[in-house]
Amino acid sequence: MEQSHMPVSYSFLVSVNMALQTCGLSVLGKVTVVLLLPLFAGGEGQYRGFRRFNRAEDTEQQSAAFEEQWFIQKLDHFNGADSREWKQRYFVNENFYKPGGPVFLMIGGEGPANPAWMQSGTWLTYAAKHGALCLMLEHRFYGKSHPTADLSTDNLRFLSSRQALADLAHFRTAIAETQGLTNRKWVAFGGSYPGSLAAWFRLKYSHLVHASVATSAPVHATVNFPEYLEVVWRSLASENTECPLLVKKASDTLVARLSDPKTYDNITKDFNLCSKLQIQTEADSAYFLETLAGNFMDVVQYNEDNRGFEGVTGTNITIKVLCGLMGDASLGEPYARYAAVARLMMATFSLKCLDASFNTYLRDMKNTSWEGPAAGGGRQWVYQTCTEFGFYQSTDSPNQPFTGFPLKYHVKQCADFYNVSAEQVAEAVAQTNEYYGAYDIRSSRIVFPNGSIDPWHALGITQDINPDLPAVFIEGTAHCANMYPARSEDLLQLDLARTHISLLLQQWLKQ
Ligand SMILES: *[C@@H]1O[C@H](CO)[C@@H](O)[C@H](O)[C@H]1NC(C)=O
Ligand SMILES: *[C@@H]1O[C@H](CO)[C@@H](O)[C@H](O)[C@H]1NC(C)=O
Ligand SMILES: *[C@@H]1O[C@H](CO)[C@@H](O)[C@H](O)[C@H]1NC(C)=O
Ligand SMILES: *[C@@H]1O[C@H](CO)[C@@H](O)[C@H](O)[C@H]1NC(C)=O
Ligand SMILES: CC(=O)N[C@H]1CO[C@H](CO)[C@@H](O)[C@@H]1O
Repeated sequence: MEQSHMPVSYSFLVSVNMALQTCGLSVLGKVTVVLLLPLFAGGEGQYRGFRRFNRAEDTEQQSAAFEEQWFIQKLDHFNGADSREWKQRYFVNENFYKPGGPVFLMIGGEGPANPAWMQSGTWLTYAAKHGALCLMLEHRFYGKSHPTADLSTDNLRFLSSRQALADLAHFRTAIAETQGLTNRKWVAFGGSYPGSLAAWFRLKYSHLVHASVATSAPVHATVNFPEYLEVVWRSLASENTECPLLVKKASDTLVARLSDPKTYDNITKDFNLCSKLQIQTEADSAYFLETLAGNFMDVVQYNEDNRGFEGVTGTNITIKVLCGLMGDASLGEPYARYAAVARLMMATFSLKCLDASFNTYLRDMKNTSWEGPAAGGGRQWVYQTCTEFGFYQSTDSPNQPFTGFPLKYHVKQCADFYNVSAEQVAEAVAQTNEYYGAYDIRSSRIVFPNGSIDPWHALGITQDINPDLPAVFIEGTAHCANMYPARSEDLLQLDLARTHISLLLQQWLKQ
């Protein structure tokens, strides 16, 4: 399996926002945008931890047409002696439903479930074709689905993909019973982390779900994920071979300057930092460097997709725009162009200044309140990376442009935020692969679309496992592109991929 390139992610806004979320289904993006603004503008920290997974905006204003509904769910599906319950949010769209039709279930991810998906998105095109009832279930611990009183580390024990799959199973069973849908064919959809959940739902609960569309799904958990930045290099180079070299040159200059505190006033000004740069620990410099690299990571992960329908800002900042700035000699040396990219991102996301302080980030990530600055998903998602997936986008590969945020910086956050040791992270990740099978997933009727410029594709299924577990590779697209509503400017291969998936669904719904 080609693991050196990868698919998706979020970006820089990261610094600004940080969500990983699922293709916009949920939070990250939102977090990024929505949260970001308040966070940043207020000089609050950001949590970028999860930003590179998905992004969606928190566009609650779009939700009016599809009212939120609530489902009574068990807190712990794996302990029959624990009868505690909580309310899980979901949405319904019956507009396409024809009696006897299938049920399509969109799986929420590491951010608020965005009701924009109830009115747009390729899955609805499929629903119209098949007369499907459409449901979307928010993931526990994200958005408004709060199983516990707060986000203490003790309570986060109940946050895991296994509990989330059991939520889906119970939701599917109970709704089917009350609505008379037990004998209908249920199809799961998801992108990014929820793409993995869609595949795993079919794998682990094959009696409950007939088929799955697992878009941009990282099914292989890994503590270190240096391939992510290798894909960023290749994706920038596909625009212009000089571009990643210029980014590397700029990043190297910045790293060299960080060793001389006399340069800090200039750096503070160049990058419009909210407070004077202070580097006391390795984490301080790592966080600052990662925040700036995040601009490129996010843009690559979401390049030219159509997530704007979710209300996301900044979709016109593309690889072409960033590489255009990096190639603009009139701005000065590459370092100055790198600073110009950072300022463009701040302007795009209406940030008055860049908060690049690790201490602020640490304080925000340790806040366990549902009103806390990282409760939009950052604290929860990073917990899942520490206890299930890893996915740390480190600078440990030589074949990528950035320096200064090695694996140990990421893993140490697990101890800092949740008292989870490096050994525990490694064990948890191995167990995740043992439990789900990673690249060796064995099931049927799951399709795995992936985009060539998405850094996440490196952890996905990119070749058919067998005719019943096909991959759909989309040259030139980013994270989750096939899920967004179609547009006239979409690449032909993206159109073809959507059609291919539609034909698979048609075939599978007859089985
Ligand atoms: C700060 O920037 C100014 C103007 O570009 C430059 O003249 C000066 O040498 C820089 N200071 C340091 C310490 O690099
Ligand atoms: C992106 O769009 C915004 C809002 O329409 C606009 O103000 C900005 O100049 C655009 N940026 C670029 C780089 O095209
Ligand atoms: C957590 O965040 C909330 C909301 O911003 C704030 O009111 C509270 O003081 C914070 N808690 C701590 C311990 O910082
Ligand atoms: C952290 O974990 C260790 C062992 O896993 C435990 O002994 C210790 O008490 C924990 N510390 C806190 C602050 O919870
Ligand atoms: C980038 C990448 O790994 N793409 C793969 C996606 O899936 C197709 C199969 O349809 C592979 O051929 C690609 O290599």
